[in-house]
Amino acid sequence: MPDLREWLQQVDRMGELEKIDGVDWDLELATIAELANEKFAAHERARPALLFDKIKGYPEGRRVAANLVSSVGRLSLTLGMDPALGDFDFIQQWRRRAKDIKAIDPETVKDGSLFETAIRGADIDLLQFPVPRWHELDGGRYIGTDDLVVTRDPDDGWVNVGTYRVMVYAKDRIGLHMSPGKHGRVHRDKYFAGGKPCPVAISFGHHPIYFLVASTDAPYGVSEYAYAGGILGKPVDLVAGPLTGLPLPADSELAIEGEVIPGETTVEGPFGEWTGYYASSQNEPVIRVNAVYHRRDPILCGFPLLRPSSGDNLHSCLMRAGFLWNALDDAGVPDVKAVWVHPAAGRFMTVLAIRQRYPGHARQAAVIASQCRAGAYLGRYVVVVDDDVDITKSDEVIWALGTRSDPSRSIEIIDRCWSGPLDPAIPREEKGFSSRALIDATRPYEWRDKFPLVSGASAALKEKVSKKWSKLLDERVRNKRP
Ligand SMILES: Cc1cc2nc3c(=O)[nH]c(=O)nc-3n(C[C@H](O)[C@H](O)[C@H](O)COP(=O)(O)O)c2cc1C
Ligand SMILES: [Mn+2]
Repeated sequence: MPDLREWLQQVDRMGELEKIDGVDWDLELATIAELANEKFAAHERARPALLFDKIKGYPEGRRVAANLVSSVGRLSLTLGMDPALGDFDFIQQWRRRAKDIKAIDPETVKDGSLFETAIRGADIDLLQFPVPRWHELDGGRYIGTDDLVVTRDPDDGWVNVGTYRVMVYAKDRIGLHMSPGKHGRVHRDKYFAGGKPCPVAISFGHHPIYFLVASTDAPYGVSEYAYAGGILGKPVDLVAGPLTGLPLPADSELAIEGEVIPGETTVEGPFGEWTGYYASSQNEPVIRVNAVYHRRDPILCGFPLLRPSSGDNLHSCLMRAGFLWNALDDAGVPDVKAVWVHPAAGRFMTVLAIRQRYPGHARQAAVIASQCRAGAYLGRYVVVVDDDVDITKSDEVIWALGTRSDPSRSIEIIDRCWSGPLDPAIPREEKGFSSRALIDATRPYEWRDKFPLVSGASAALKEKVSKKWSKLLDERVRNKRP
């Protein structure tokens, strides 16, 4: 399997890598990452991955890579798929592949490039690496945004890998935010319930396949490392952390081992979150860092965490749409024709297109999409439309919503669902639960055949007329002023 450096070379050959020298780690790096996403829409191939070097105050070679999987081409490359796929084709192919993923246990190798440098005890200083400050109101510098937090279940020993943000408190003290229900949080709480510290290993730079599996929805009890192996069709190579025994990618760029201490807490955050707000900041247990390992000239991976409409969340929207679609299939919901996690709202809005087969079909689909593993956490709206609507176009969805739903008949509310500290619409003291609205914007099943017909020229008529009048229409387009 290629390492991060080879992956970056591949991206460079695709023309999608921008190398930038001389930025400041303090906001400037992050703002370039934000502007790069703003200037190029999520679907444009020109949207680059970024590799920063010669960062202010740091020696050459200590690099930061960001925006790694913010294009469908790079996402496909990482998952071993065709980089030329469009968004919707990506979802279709991904969901078919995701169905057949059989976890392949990782291989543990004796040594890895991660151990080229090992630092213990008083020499540890995480700010020897160019840790960015990402957002103006952040409570500190965040070394972990595109990271792998590795924990082991103290009862049955399975290893979880999750992407959870990590703030630097001091040179050997860091803070970790894991929302309730997240697998790493369940592990930590089990250690704490027994009055024990929770051993943890964290990688901060690695091939993006690891980030994709750690930040999406592998089931509880399944190690994301085995899941990554399943996607790649071969085991990933890991090394065991000498202090904790916890596995890390053998070619990780930079990693730590440490322990989360029960009872020792510090304020974590605020931090600009994927919702587009600073919503969660609270006391979190402190991690004592006992060892740091890195390759020569390590590359720290970063994810800028911008509001969803930036398209920053492209990978999670496209992958989640595939997972949701499969969950609907597994639950026996027939004739789902498309699933779209709306990039402007991220997890907060899922749209389904179905061909209605029986009364209640639309509600069934909506309830399952809102509560299955891929859709349950921090959801808000599920909208179901008929399959004549192109749900990848928000204008079409809004048209269907506006014209085929009637609020008192079409909207179902479910209370007390899985939310969390990041929910910006829930007051601090009430965080934990939130409600869901299931919106059925299909033609009502019982009189769907009498529903007013859709107007506008048919595709065949448009084709016929535009052929005959192509000269006129093309000239207008050519003469269009910018
Ligand atoms: C860039 C990025 C940052 C994230 N940060 C956090 C975080 O700080 N805390 C958290 O609980 N989840 C965070 N998540 C979401 C989790 O990574 C995601 O829910 C994942 O499935 C968690 O792993 P788990 O299912 O093994 O718990 C983040 C996701 C991304 C893409
Ligand atoms: Mn997990």
